[in-house]
Amino acid sequence: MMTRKLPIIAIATAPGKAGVGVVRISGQNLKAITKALFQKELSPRQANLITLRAADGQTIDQLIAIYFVAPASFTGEDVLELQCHGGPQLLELVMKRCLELGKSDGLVIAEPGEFTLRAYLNNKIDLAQAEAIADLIDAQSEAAVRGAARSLQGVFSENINDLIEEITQLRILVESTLDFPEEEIEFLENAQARARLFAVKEKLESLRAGAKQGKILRDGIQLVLAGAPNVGKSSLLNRLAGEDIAIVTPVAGTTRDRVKESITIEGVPMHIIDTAGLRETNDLVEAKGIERSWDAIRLADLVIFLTDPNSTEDGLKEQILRELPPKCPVLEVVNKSDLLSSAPSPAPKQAILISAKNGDGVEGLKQKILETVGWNGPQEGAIVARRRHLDCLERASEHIARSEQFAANGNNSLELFAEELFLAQNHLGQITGKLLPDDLLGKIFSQFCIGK
Ligand SMILES: Nc1nc2c(ncn2[C@@H]2O[C@H](COP(=O)(O)OP(=O)(O)OP(=O)(O)O)[C@@H](O)[C@H]2O)c(=O)[nH]1
Ligand SMILES: [Mg+2]
Repeated sequence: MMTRKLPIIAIATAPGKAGVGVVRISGQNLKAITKALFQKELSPRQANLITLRAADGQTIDQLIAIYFVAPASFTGEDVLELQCHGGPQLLELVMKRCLELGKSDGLVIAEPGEFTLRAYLNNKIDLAQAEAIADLIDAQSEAAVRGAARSLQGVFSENINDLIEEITQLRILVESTLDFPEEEIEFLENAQARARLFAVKEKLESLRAGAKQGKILRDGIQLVLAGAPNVGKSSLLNRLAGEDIAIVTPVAGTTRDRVKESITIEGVPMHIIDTAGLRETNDLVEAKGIERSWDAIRLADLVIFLTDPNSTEDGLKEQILRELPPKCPVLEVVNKSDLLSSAPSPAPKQAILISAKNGDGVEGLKQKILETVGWNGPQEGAIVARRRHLDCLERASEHIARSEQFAANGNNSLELFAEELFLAQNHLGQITGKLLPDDLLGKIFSQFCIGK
Protein backbone atom coordinates (compact mmCIF):
# COMPACT_ATOMS: atom_id res chain seq x y z
CA MET A 1 0.00 0.00 0.00
CA MET A 2 2.70 2.45 0.97
CA THR A 3 4.51 2.74 -2.31
CA ARG A 4 2.09 1.83 -5.07
CA LYS A 5 1.71 4.40 -7.79
CA LEU A 6 -1.27 2.88 -9.61
CA PRO A 7 -4.44 4.90 -10.11
CA ILE A 8 -7.04 4.12 -7.42
CA ILE A 9 -10.83 4.26 -7.31
CA ALA A 10 -13.43 4.12 -4.53
CA ILE A 11 -16.96 5.16 -3.67
CA ALA A 12 -16.40 8.18 -1.43
CA THR A 13 -19.92 8.49 -0.02
CA ALA A 14 -21.52 6.36 2.70
CA PRO A 15 -23.19 3.07 1.75
CA GLY A 16 -26.95 3.26 1.28
CA LYS A 17 -29.38 5.34 -0.72
CA ALA A 18 -28.84 9.08 -1.04
CA GLY A 19 -29.47 11.95 -3.43
CA VAL A 20 -25.91 11.89 -4.66
CA GLY A 21 -23.14 9.31 -4.55
CA VAL A 22 -19.54 10.17 -5.33
CA VAL A 23 -17.00 7.92 -7.02
CA ARG A 24 -13.45 9.21 -6.88
CA ILE A 25 -10.41 8.29 -8.94
CA SER A 26 -6.86 9.48 -8.23
CA GLY A 27 -3.77 8.80 -10.30
CA GLN A 28 -0.69 10.39 -11.75
CA ASN A 29 -2.38 10.95 -15.11
CA LEU A 30 -6.07 10.31 -15.66
CA LYS A 31 -6.40 11.74 -19.16
CA ALA A 32 -6.62 8.33 -20.85
CA ILE A 33 -9.19 6.94 -18.39
CA THR A 34 -11.30 10.11 -18.68
CA LYS A 35 -11.26 9.89 -22.44
CA ALA A 36 -12.18 6.21 -22.37
CA LEU A 37 -15.10 6.95 -20.02
CA PHE A 38 -16.54 9.97 -21.81
CA GLN A 39 -14.98 9.94 -25.30
CA LYS A 40 -13.55 13.40 -24.70
CA GLU A 41 -11.22 15.33 -22.47
CA LEU A 42 -12.78 17.33 -19.66
CA SER A 43 -11.88 20.93 -18.99
CA PRO A 44 -10.25 21.04 -15.54
CA ARG A 45 -12.11 22.23 -12.45
CA GLN A 46 -15.43 22.58 -14.25
CA ALA A 47 -18.65 20.75 -13.60
CA ASN A 48 -19.31 18.67 -16.71
CA LEU A 49 -22.82 17.23 -17.10
CA ILE A 50 -22.09 14.03 -18.93
CA THR A 51 -23.43 10.56 -19.71
CA LEU A 52 -21.64 7.40 -18.70
CA ARG A 53 -22.42 4.40 -20.90
CA ALA A 54 -21.94 0.67 -20.53
CA ALA A 55 -19.99 -1.37 -23.12
CA ASP A 56 -23.21 -2.04 -25.05
CA GLY A 57 -23.92 1.69 -25.26
CA GLN A 58 -26.71 1.74 -22.70
CA THR A 59 -26.77 4.66 -20.28
CA ILE A 60 -25.53 3.88 -16.77
CA ASP A 61 -26.05 7.38 -15.37
CA GLN A 62 -26.09 11.02 -16.23
CA LEU A 63 -23.65 12.59 -13.82
CA ILE A 64 -21.43 15.54 -13.05
CA ALA A 65 -17.74 14.93 -13.59
CA ILE A 66 -15.02 17.23 -12.29
CA TYR A 67 -11.42 16.82 -13.36
CA PHE A 68 -8.70 18.19 -11.07
CA VAL A 69 -5.26 18.37 -12.63
CA ALA A 70 -2.22 17.55 -10.46
CA PRO A 71 -1.00 19.02 -8.21
CA ALA A 72 -4.09 21.16 -7.54
CA SER A 73 -6.22 18.42 -6.04
CA PHE A 74 -6.89 16.73 -2.70
CA THR A 75 -4.32 13.99 -3.30
CA GLY A 76 -1.87 16.10 -5.27
CA GLU A 77 -2.41 13.76 -8.24
CA ASP A 78 -4.93 14.02 -11.06
CA VAL A 79 -8.36 13.44 -9.52
CA LEU A 80 -11.59 12.62 -11.33
CA GLU A 81 -14.69 13.04 -9.21
CA LEU A 82 -17.94 11.56 -10.47
CA GLN A 83 -21.07 12.88 -8.77
CA CYS A 84 -23.63 10.23 -9.62
CA HIS A 85 -27.15 9.52 -8.42
CA GLY A 86 -26.83 7.94 -5.00
CA GLY A 87 -28.01 4.35 -5.43
CA PRO A 88 -25.82 1.52 -4.15
CA GLN A 89 -26.34 -0.68 -7.24
CA LEU A 90 -25.81 2.24 -9.58
CA LEU A 91 -22.54 3.20 -7.87
CA GLU A 92 -21.33 -0.40 -8.13
CA LEU A 93 -22.06 -0.27 -11.88
CA VAL A 94 -20.16 3.01 -12.23
CA MET A 95 -17.21 1.48 -10.37
CA LYS A 96 -17.33 -1.62 -12.55
CA ARG A 97 -17.36 0.41 -15.75
CA CYS A 98 -14.46 2.58 -14.57
CA LEU A 99 -12.44 -0.50 -13.59
CA GLU A 100 -13.12 -2.05 -17.03
CA LEU A 101 -12.00 1.03 -18.90
CA GLY A 102 -9.12 1.81 -16.53
CA LYS A 103 -7.73 -1.73 -16.58
CA SER A 104 -5.01 -0.98 -19.12
CA ASP A 105 -3.85 1.93 -16.95
CA GLY A 106 -3.74 -0.33 -13.88
CA LEU A 107 -6.78 1.17 -12.09
CA VAL A 108 -7.35 -0.63 -8.77
CA ILE A 109 -9.76 -0.30 -5.86
CA ALA A 110 -8.34 1.98 -3.15
CA GLU A 111 -7.50 0.70 0.29
CA PRO A 112 -8.94 2.49 3.35
CA GLY A 113 -7.32 5.89 3.75
CA GLU A 114 -5.32 5.64 0.54
CA PHE A 115 -6.54 8.96 -0.92
CA THR A 116 -5.54 10.77 2.28
CA LEU A 117 -2.27 8.84 2.40
CA ARG A 118 -1.45 10.16 -1.06
CA ALA A 119 -2.34 13.69 0.01
CA TYR A 120 0.12 13.21 2.89
CA LEU A 121 2.87 11.66 0.74
CA ASN A 122 2.48 14.49 -1.79
CA ASN A 123 2.85 17.08 0.99
CA LYS A 124 -0.66 18.47 0.65
CA ILE A 125 -1.17 17.92 4.38
CA ASP A 126 0.97 16.68 7.26
CA LEU A 127 0.25 13.62 9.36
CA ALA A 128 -1.60 15.43 12.15
CA GLN A 129 -3.84 17.02 9.51
CA ALA A 130 -4.43 13.65 7.83
CA GLU A 131 -5.48 12.21 11.19
CA ALA A 132 -7.75 15.22 11.69
CA ILE A 133 -9.65 14.27 8.52
CA ALA A 134 -10.52 10.88 10.02
CA ASP A 135 -11.34 12.57 13.34
CA LEU A 136 -13.61 15.07 11.62
CA ILE A 137 -15.56 12.22 10.03
CA ASP A 138 -15.72 10.31 13.34
CA ALA A 139 -16.46 13.35 15.52
CA GLN A 140 -19.08 12.54 18.15
CA SER A 141 -20.03 16.05 19.19
CA GLU A 142 -20.17 19.57 17.84
CA ALA A 143 -17.13 20.50 19.92
CA ALA A 144 -15.21 17.55 18.44
CA VAL A 145 -16.13 18.67 14.92
CA ARG A 146 -14.78 22.15 15.65
CA GLY A 147 -11.61 20.75 17.20
CA ALA A 148 -10.96 18.39 14.29
CA ALA A 149 -11.58 21.19 11.79
CA ARG A 150 -9.03 23.34 13.60
CA SER A 151 -6.47 20.52 13.56
CA LEU A 152 -7.17 20.01 9.87
CA GLN A 153 -6.53 23.68 9.22
CA GLY A 154 -3.13 23.14 10.78
CA VAL A 155 -3.52 24.87 14.15
CA PHE A 156 -2.00 21.94 16.06
CA SER A 157 0.74 21.37 13.46
CA GLU A 158 1.70 25.05 13.48
CA ASN A 159 2.19 25.00 17.23
CA ILE A 160 4.30 21.86 16.96
CA ASN A 161 6.38 23.35 14.14
CA ASP A 162 6.92 26.59 16.08
CA LEU A 163 8.19 24.58 19.02
CA ILE A 164 10.49 22.51 16.81
CA GLU A 165 11.85 25.75 15.36
CA GLU A 166 12.59 27.17 18.81
CA ILE A 167 14.40 23.98 19.80
CA THR A 168 16.36 24.07 16.53
CA GLN A 169 17.50 27.64 17.24
CA LEU A 170 18.62 26.62 20.70
CA ARG A 171 20.51 23.64 19.29
CA ILE A 172 22.25 25.80 16.70
CA LEU A 173 23.35 28.07 19.51
CA VAL A 174 24.72 25.22 21.62
CA GLU A 175 26.37 23.42 18.76
CA SER A 176 28.10 26.53 17.48
CA THR A 177 29.50 27.04 20.98
CA LEU A 178 30.79 23.48 20.98
CA ASP A 179 32.87 24.40 17.91
CA PHE A 180 34.54 27.24 19.83
CA PRO A 181 35.37 25.73 23.20
CA GLU A 182 37.13 28.87 24.45
CA GLU A 183 33.78 30.67 24.42
CA GLU A 184 31.94 27.96 26.29
CA ILE A 185 32.46 29.70 29.58
CA GLU A 186 29.31 31.31 30.74
CA PHE A 187 27.70 30.36 27.45
CA LEU A 188 24.52 29.22 29.08
CA GLU A 189 24.05 32.58 30.73
CA ASN A 190 25.26 34.80 27.92
CA ALA A 191 23.13 33.25 25.25
CA GLN A 192 20.17 33.15 27.55
CA ALA A 193 20.02 29.45 26.85
CA ARG A 194 18.42 28.69 30.17
CA ALA A 195 15.71 31.28 29.63
CA ARG A 196 15.03 29.97 26.16
CA LEU A 197 14.89 26.40 27.40
CA PHE A 198 12.41 27.50 30.02
CA ALA A 199 10.24 29.10 27.32
CA VAL A 200 10.35 25.85 25.31
CA LYS A 201 9.31 23.89 28.38
CA GLU A 202 6.40 26.21 29.10
CA LYS A 203 5.15 25.98 25.55
CA LEU A 204 5.47 22.21 25.49
CA GLU A 205 3.52 21.89 28.72
CA SER A 206 0.75 24.10 27.40
CA LEU A 207 0.60 22.01 24.22
CA ARG A 208 0.39 18.87 26.33
CA ALA A 209 -2.47 20.30 28.37
CA GLY A 210 -4.31 21.23 25.16
CA ALA A 211 -3.69 17.79 23.66
CA LYS A 212 -5.03 16.09 26.79
CA GLN A 213 -8.25 18.03 26.37
CA GLY A 214 -8.21 17.18 22.67
CA LYS A 215 -7.93 13.48 23.43
CA ILE A 216 -10.98 13.66 25.71
CA LEU A 217 -12.88 15.48 22.98
CA ARG A 218 -11.95 12.92 20.35
CA ASP A 219 -12.22 9.63 22.26
CA GLY A 220 -14.52 10.53 25.08
CA ILE A 221 -14.52 8.76 28.42
CA GLN A 222 -15.28 5.11 29.24
CA LEU A 223 -17.45 5.61 32.30
CA VAL A 224 -18.28 2.45 34.26
CA LEU A 225 -21.12 2.29 36.77
CA ALA A 226 -20.15 -0.27 39.41
CA GLY A 227 -21.40 -1.32 42.81
CA ALA A 228 -23.41 -3.88 44.73
CA PRO A 229 -26.72 -5.15 43.30
CA ASN A 230 -29.79 -2.96 43.62
CA VAL A 231 -28.03 0.32 44.43
CA GLY A 232 -29.48 1.93 41.28
CA LYS A 233 -26.76 1.64 38.62
CA SER A 234 -29.23 0.95 35.82
CA SER A 235 -31.51 3.70 37.08
CA LEU A 236 -28.57 6.10 36.93
CA LEU A 237 -27.72 5.01 33.39
CA ASN A 238 -31.31 5.67 32.35
CA ARG A 239 -31.28 9.03 34.10
CA LEU A 240 -28.00 10.12 32.44
CA ALA A 241 -29.18 8.93 29.04
CA GLY A 242 -32.62 10.47 29.49
CA GLU A 243 -34.07 7.22 28.18
CA ASP A 244 -35.30 3.89 29.46
CA ILE A 245 -32.34 1.83 28.27
CA ALA A 246 -31.58 -0.70 31.01
CA ILE A 247 -34.10 -2.84 32.87
CA VAL A 248 -34.75 -1.64 36.41
CA THR A 249 -36.47 -3.83 39.00
CA PRO A 250 -36.39 -4.15 42.80
CA VAL A 251 -34.80 -7.60 42.32
CA ALA A 252 -31.11 -7.65 43.23
CA GLY A 253 -29.16 -9.03 40.28
CA THR A 254 -31.38 -7.61 37.54
CA THR A 255 -28.59 -6.55 35.18
CA ARG A 256 -26.74 -9.55 33.84
CA ASP A 257 -24.81 -8.31 30.82
CA ARG A 258 -23.11 -4.97 30.31
CA VAL A 259 -25.41 -2.29 28.93
CA LYS A 260 -23.69 0.46 26.97
CA GLU A 261 -24.91 3.87 25.97
CA SER A 262 -23.06 6.88 24.63
CA ILE A 263 -24.11 10.38 25.58
CA THR A 264 -22.37 13.73 25.59
CA ILE A 265 -21.96 15.98 28.60
CA GLU A 266 -21.19 19.52 27.46
CA GLY A 267 -19.81 18.19 24.19
CA VAL A 268 -17.64 15.53 25.83
CA PRO A 269 -18.52 12.01 24.64
CA MET A 270 -19.28 9.67 27.55
CA HIS A 271 -19.47 5.95 26.84
CA ILE A 272 -21.39 4.73 29.86
CA ILE A 273 -21.31 1.07 30.81
CA ASP A 274 -23.87 -0.24 33.28
CA THR A 275 -22.69 -3.46 34.87
CA ALA A 276 -24.06 -6.39 36.82
CA GLY A 277 -24.07 -5.72 40.58
CA LEU A 278 -20.97 -7.12 42.26
CA ARG A 279 -21.57 -9.88 44.81
CA GLU A 280 -20.80 -13.52 45.58
CA THR A 281 -23.20 -15.74 43.67
CA ASN A 282 -23.81 -19.37 42.76
CA ASP A 283 -25.93 -18.41 39.78
CA LEU A 284 -23.92 -19.31 36.69
CA VAL A 285 -25.40 -16.59 34.47
CA GLU A 286 -25.00 -13.90 37.08
CA ALA A 287 -21.42 -15.00 37.78
CA LYS A 288 -20.60 -14.59 34.07
CA GLY A 289 -22.14 -11.12 34.14
CA ILE A 290 -20.08 -10.17 37.19
CA GLU A 291 -16.91 -11.33 35.41
CA ARG A 292 -17.83 -8.89 32.66
CA SER A 293 -18.34 -6.14 35.22
CA TRP A 294 -14.74 -6.65 36.34
CA ASP A 295 -13.56 -6.64 32.73
CA ALA A 296 -15.28 -3.28 32.21
CA ILE A 297 -13.73 -1.87 35.40
CA ARG A 298 -10.28 -2.91 34.18
CA LEU A 299 -10.72 -0.82 31.01
CA ALA A 300 -12.41 2.22 32.53
CA ASP A 301 -11.31 5.85 32.31
CA LEU A 302 -13.57 6.65 35.25
CA VAL A 303 -15.54 4.43 37.65
CA ILE A 304 -18.59 5.60 39.53
CA PHE A 305 -18.80 3.49 42.66
CA LEU A 306 -22.46 3.65 43.52
CA THR A 307 -23.90 2.80 46.93
CA ASP A 308 -27.25 3.37 48.55
CA PRO A 309 -28.06 4.08 52.19
CA ASN A 310 -28.93 0.43 52.72
CA SER A 311 -26.13 -1.28 50.86
CA THR A 312 -23.30 -2.94 52.71
CA GLU A 313 -19.94 -2.38 51.15
CA ASP A 314 -18.00 -5.38 52.43
CA GLY A 315 -14.66 -4.18 51.15
CA LEU A 316 -16.06 -3.78 47.64
CA LYS A 317 -14.44 -0.40 47.20
CA GLU A 318 -10.99 -1.78 48.05
CA GLN A 319 -11.57 -4.65 45.65
CA ILE A 320 -12.46 -2.17 42.86
CA LEU A 321 -9.42 -0.02 43.64
CA ARG A 322 -7.21 -3.07 43.18
CA GLU A 323 -8.62 -3.81 39.72
CA LEU A 324 -8.57 -0.31 38.27
CA PRO A 325 -6.20 0.64 35.49
CA PRO A 326 -3.45 3.03 36.58
CA LYS A 327 -4.55 6.66 36.96
CA CYS A 328 -8.26 5.74 36.66
CA PRO A 329 -10.21 7.84 39.18
CA VAL A 330 -13.16 6.59 41.21
CA LEU A 331 -16.11 8.77 42.11
CA GLU A 332 -18.06 7.64 45.15
CA VAL A 333 -21.71 8.40 44.73
CA VAL A 334 -24.54 7.66 47.15
CA ASN A 335 -27.88 7.09 45.42
CA LYS A 336 -31.47 7.18 46.69
CA SER A 337 -31.03 10.48 48.51
CA ASP A 338 -34.84 10.74 48.41
CA LEU A 339 -34.99 7.96 51.00
CA LEU A 340 -32.78 9.81 53.46
CA SER A 341 -34.65 11.62 56.17
CA SER A 342 -33.94 15.28 56.71
CA ALA A 343 -32.14 14.25 59.91
CA PRO A 344 -28.32 14.27 59.71
CA SER A 345 -27.32 12.10 56.81
CA PRO A 346 -25.66 8.75 57.47
CA ALA A 347 -23.76 9.17 54.19
CA PRO A 348 -20.03 9.96 54.31
CA LYS A 349 -19.35 13.69 54.29
CA GLN A 350 -17.37 13.79 51.04
CA ALA A 351 -19.75 11.57 49.05
CA ILE A 352 -21.88 12.92 46.23
CA LEU A 353 -25.55 12.45 46.95
CA ILE A 354 -28.00 11.84 44.14
CA SER A 355 -31.39 10.38 43.46
CA ALA A 356 -31.56 8.51 40.18
CA LYS A 357 -35.29 8.30 40.82
CA ASN A 358 -36.11 12.02 40.89
CA GLY A 359 -32.91 13.43 39.37
CA ASP A 360 -31.71 15.31 42.46
CA GLY A 361 -27.97 15.94 42.34
CA VAL A 362 -27.54 14.47 38.84
CA GLU A 363 -26.56 17.81 37.25
CA GLY A 364 -23.96 18.26 39.97
CA LEU A 365 -22.73 14.72 39.33
CA LYS A 366 -22.26 15.52 35.63
CA GLN A 367 -20.11 18.52 36.54
CA LYS A 368 -18.14 16.38 38.96
CA ILE A 369 -17.58 13.79 36.22
CA LEU A 370 -16.17 16.43 33.85
CA GLU A 371 -13.99 17.83 36.61
CA THR A 372 -12.67 14.40 37.62
CA VAL A 373 -11.60 13.45 34.09
CA GLY A 374 -9.77 16.77 33.81
CA TRP A 375 -12.08 18.53 31.36
CA ASN A 376 -11.52 22.27 31.51
CA GLY A 377 -14.62 23.29 29.63
CA PRO A 378 -14.85 24.55 26.08
CA GLN A 379 -11.61 26.32 25.19
CA GLU A 380 -11.09 28.79 22.45
CA GLY A 381 -8.82 27.24 19.85
CA ALA A 382 -9.37 23.67 21.13
CA ILE A 383 -8.06 20.89 18.89
CA VAL A 384 -8.58 17.14 18.83
CA ALA A 385 -5.70 14.85 19.68
CA ARG A 386 -4.90 11.16 19.82
CA ARG A 387 -3.07 8.86 22.23
CA ARG A 388 -0.18 8.87 19.72
CA HIS A 389 0.15 12.65 19.99
CA LEU A 390 0.07 12.56 23.78
CA ASP A 391 2.76 9.87 23.83
CA CYS A 392 5.03 11.92 21.53
CA LEU A 393 4.51 15.05 23.64
CA GLU A 394 5.26 13.10 26.80
CA ARG A 395 8.50 11.67 25.36
CA ALA A 396 9.52 15.16 24.20
CA SER A 397 8.78 16.52 27.64
CA GLU A 398 10.99 13.85 29.27
CA HIS A 399 13.91 14.82 27.04
CA ILE A 400 13.42 18.51 27.74
CA ALA A 401 13.46 17.73 31.48
CA ARG A 402 16.73 15.84 31.01
CA SER A 403 18.24 18.64 28.94
CA GLU A 404 17.39 20.95 31.82
CA GLN A 405 19.39 18.76 34.18
CA PHE A 406 22.39 18.87 31.87
CA ALA A 407 22.04 22.63 31.58
CA ALA A 408 22.19 22.78 35.35
CA ASN A 409 25.55 21.00 35.21
CA GLY A 410 27.04 23.94 33.34
CA ASN A 411 29.25 23.76 30.32
CA ASN A 412 30.67 20.28 30.98
CA SER A 413 27.42 18.75 29.76
CA LEU A 414 26.75 20.94 26.74
CA GLU A 415 26.95 18.04 24.31
CA LEU A 416 24.46 16.01 26.29
CA PHE A 417 22.25 19.07 26.58
CA ALA A 418 22.23 19.36 22.79
CA GLU A 419 21.59 15.65 22.35
CA GLU A 420 18.50 15.76 24.57
CA LEU A 421 17.17 18.73 22.62
CA PHE A 422 17.66 16.74 19.44
CA LEU A 423 15.72 13.77 20.84
CA ALA A 424 12.87 16.02 22.01
CA GLN A 425 12.68 17.52 18.55
CA ASN A 426 12.49 14.05 16.97
CA HIS A 427 9.50 13.08 19.06
CA LEU A 428 7.71 16.30 18.15
CA GLY A 429 8.53 15.65 14.49
CA GLN A 430 6.68 12.33 14.69
CA ILE A 431 3.42 14.14 15.38
CA THR A 432 3.42 15.88 12.01
CA GLY A 433 5.08 12.85 10.39
CA LYS A 434 8.44 14.42 9.62
CA LEU A 435 10.13 11.45 11.18
CA LEU A 436 8.06 8.33 11.23
CA PRO A 437 8.63 4.63 10.75
CA ASP A 438 6.75 3.30 7.69
CA ASP A 439 4.87 0.58 9.57
CA LEU A 440 3.28 3.21 11.80
CA LEU A 441 2.10 5.11 8.75
CA GLY A 442 0.36 1.98 7.43
CA LYS A 443 -1.29 1.46 10.80
CA ILE A 444 -2.62 5.02 10.99
CA PHE A 445 -4.11 5.08 7.51
CA SER A 446 -5.59 1.60 7.66
CA GLN A 447 -8.01 2.91 10.32
CA PHE A 448 -9.58 5.33 7.84
CA CYS A 449 -12.86 4.56 6.14
CA ILE A 450 -12.83 3.38 2.55
CA GLY A 451 -12.94 6.16 -0.03
CA LYS A 452 -11.21 8.71 2.19
N1 LIG B 1 -36.16 5.54 46.13
C1 LIG B 1 -35.29 5.32 45.19
N2 LIG B 1 -35.24 4.14 44.56
C2 LIG B 1 -34.34 3.96 43.58
C3 LIG B 1 -33.47 4.98 43.18
N3 LIG B 1 -32.68 4.51 42.19
C4 LIG B 1 -33.07 3.23 41.98
N4 LIG B 1 -34.07 2.89 42.82
C5 LIG B 1 -34.75 1.61 42.89
O1 LIG B 1 -33.82 0.63 43.31
C6 LIG B 1 -34.11 -0.62 42.69
C7 LIG B 1 -32.90 -1.14 41.95
O2 LIG B 1 -32.58 -0.25 40.88
P1 LIG B 1 -31.67 -0.68 39.70
O3 LIG B 1 -31.40 0.55 38.89
O4 LIG B 1 -32.22 -1.85 38.98
O5 LIG B 1 -30.35 -1.11 40.47
P2 LIG B 1 -29.04 -1.79 39.92
O6 LIG B 1 -27.91 -1.26 40.73
O7 LIG B 1 -28.94 -1.64 38.47
O8 LIG B 1 -29.25 -3.30 40.31
P3 LIG B 1 -28.63 -4.63 39.66
O9 LIG B 1 -28.84 -4.56 38.20
O10 LIG B 1 -29.41 -5.69 40.28
O11 LIG B 1 -27.21 -4.68 40.05
C8 LIG B 1 -35.30 -0.36 41.78
O12 LIG B 1 -36.48 -0.74 42.43
C9 LIG B 1 -35.27 1.13 41.57
O13 LIG B 1 -36.55 1.68 41.29
C10 LIG B 1 -33.56 6.25 43.84
O14 LIG B 1 -32.83 7.22 43.57
N5 LIG B 1 -34.47 6.35 44.84
MG1 LIG C 1 -28.91 -2.97 36.96
